This record gives sequence, structure tokens and C-alpha cells, in this order.
Amino acid sequence: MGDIKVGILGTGFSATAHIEALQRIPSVQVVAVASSRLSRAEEIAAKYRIPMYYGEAMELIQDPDIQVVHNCTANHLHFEYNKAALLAGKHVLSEKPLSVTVKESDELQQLAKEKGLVAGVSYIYRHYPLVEEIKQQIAAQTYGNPYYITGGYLQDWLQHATDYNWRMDSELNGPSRAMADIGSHWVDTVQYVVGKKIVSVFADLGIVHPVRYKPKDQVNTFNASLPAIEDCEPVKVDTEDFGSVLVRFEGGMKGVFAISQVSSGRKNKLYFEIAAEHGALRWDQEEANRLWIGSRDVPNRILMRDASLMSDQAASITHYPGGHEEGWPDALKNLFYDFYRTISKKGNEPKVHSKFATFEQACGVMRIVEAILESHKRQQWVDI
Ligand code: SOE
Repeated sequence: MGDIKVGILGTGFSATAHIEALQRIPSVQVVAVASSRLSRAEEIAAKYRIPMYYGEAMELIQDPDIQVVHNCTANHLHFEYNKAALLAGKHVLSEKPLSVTVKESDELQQLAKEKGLVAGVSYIYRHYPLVEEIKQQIAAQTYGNPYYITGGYLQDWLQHATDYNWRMDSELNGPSRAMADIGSHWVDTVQYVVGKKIVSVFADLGIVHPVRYKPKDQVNTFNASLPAIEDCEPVKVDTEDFGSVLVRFEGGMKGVFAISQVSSGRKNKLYFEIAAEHGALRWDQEEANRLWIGSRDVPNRILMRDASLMSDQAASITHYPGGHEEGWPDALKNLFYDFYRTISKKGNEPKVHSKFATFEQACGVMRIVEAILESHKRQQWVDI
């Protein structure tokens, strides 16, 4: 792959996950990290043995040594930094959502095309081996035509009124919370798997805690400890904690999904079940190494992830034998392998076949998130 030099913007949950995954890829070197808090950038640089750190994102973006920027900042900064990085001639891997509006996302995807740079978004769930396996089986029509998809994405890290994070502030997060944060993953994953786009939505959203309690100190995503209410300031919340969405796909398939960040006991449950003419397929991120195959006429089966039992495409992103569980950090590594292979093969023939979500596809997901908000507001079907 050659030595590709990478800079990371941000030092929170996703930034450190990116650094760890990148450090598992030979010939990709994380050379700098930036945070608006210089001391935090210094701390992360020391922890991961990263040679440079910056207290200002734009300085990292302008660093001539850096070829690729990973944008792991809060949502409201995605547009500005993704744009600046593309204008500086860097390839970009952005955290999702691509930006907080369709207008901005559209500008970014056009800019990436104009500049001829590799630009991807961290929609990680396509990079699980069994998700790829379902995609291959649907494409091969193993169970005939799919017609109905059910599923959801449930978490509980925002269950209590004292669970607070920058995502509660719509100035920093954007107008949609649960849908943009995790609903966008469900949408990206199922569109990837069935190979069809969602064309209409009907949504109903809800807020459990219209007032939350903001602690004095900054709180990381998935923070485990709860502060005492007396140590917090009450703040109004105007973005959704949960929601239900009916969907129609191009070609006639239909479905329904539920999104919630307030569902006790569900840590990171992205799941979907596809009903087709001769069987059904179900995958659940919390049981990522098992694929459920449902039958009407014979007993149901479970496929345990193992390269020898899967399609070539799914086997190619399987790194350990069956029974040696692979999960979220492995899928992130798969995403980055795919992204960096694309960068290193750029300009070569034959064109490399990439599977990561492009800026264009992520802009499509933003359109769906915006349509979901619109549908909830109007209580009507909204076409995308
Ligand atoms: C928090 O909900 C979060 O970290 C998301 O932002 C990620 O995209 C998801 O993969 C895990 O949960």
C-alpha cells in the first residue's frame, strides 16, 4: 500500500476507535491528532505514540505531510472540516452524518468529485462479514425475491435524564439526533444489503426527556457513570430519543424500523430481518457472528461465521476462523482496509471495486433523514 500518512480530527470515542483500527493496518501511519483542547490532543498523541498534535483542526488539515484526514469531530464541524480538507487536496474519511443538512452534504459530495479525491463516510455495518453474506445471498436470489424488511437500532446509553452528551445540543448535533446518529446506520446498511434505495418514508418520533441535566464537565459518548442532578444544569432538548419509520423501496419492497437510544438493556442492537419468497434472513449486531435463516417448511438454521461456509466476498473480509468472534473493531478495520486500498490503487486499471459508503451515498442517507423529520412534522408520507 505504500506509507500513507493520516491525521485525525477529534479525540472522543470515534477518534480513538479510528486510531486503534488504523494502527492495525500496515503501511498506514497516523502522524497527527488535533483537538480544540491542546492538552487532550497531547494526551492522545502520547497514548497512541502519534508524533504530532495540534490544538487547532485547520493546522492539521494544512499540514503538507498529511495525505488523508479522518474527521471524528462533532457533527456541526463535519461540513467545515471536510470541505477544508478536500480543498487542501486531502482524501477524507468522515464520521457520519456527512454534515447536518442535505444542502451541505450535496456541496461536499460534488466537491469530492470535482477534486477527484477519495471521500468516504464511516458507515461501518456494511463491513461485517455476515452482512456481506446476506447481500450476496439476496443478489443471488437464494431465497427468491425479498419483499419485506423489519428491524431497528436500539441503544440505552441515553436512557436517563442525566445521560448527557454534546449530541443533546442541536446547535452542535444538528436537527435530528437518534435518526441521524443511528437511524442513518440502519438505512445505509439495509440499502447496501438489498441493493435498492428507500424512496418514501412515514415517521413518528418521540422525546422521553424534554429536559436533561448537563454536567459541568464534558461527557464522552457511551459514558458509564451518572452525575448527581445537583451537579448539573437543566437544559431543554428538542431532538428525538426514539422513532418508528415505515419505508418503501424502489422496486416495491416495503419495511418498518424502530430507532431508540432509550431502550433499557439494548447496547448496540442494529438488526434487520428480510422476508423473501422461500425463506428469511436475520442479522443482529449484538450477535454479529450468527446469521439466522428462517424457513416455513424445514427447521430454522444458524450459520456461524466461518470463511469456509460463506461466499467469496464475505470470506474475503473474515480474518479469524469460526468461533473466534469478530466484531465492531474488526468491521472498522475492514472499512479502512477498503478505503486505503482504494487510495493506493487510485488511477490504476482495472478500477478497484470499493465497498465503503461514498460521500454521494452518505448524502443520499442525509436526504432520507431529512425526509423522516419532515414526515414526522407533517404526519404524512414523504418521497425522497
Ligand atoms: C453512538 O450512538 C454511536 O457511537 C454512534 O455514533 C456510532 O455511529 C455507532 O456505530 C455506535 O454508537
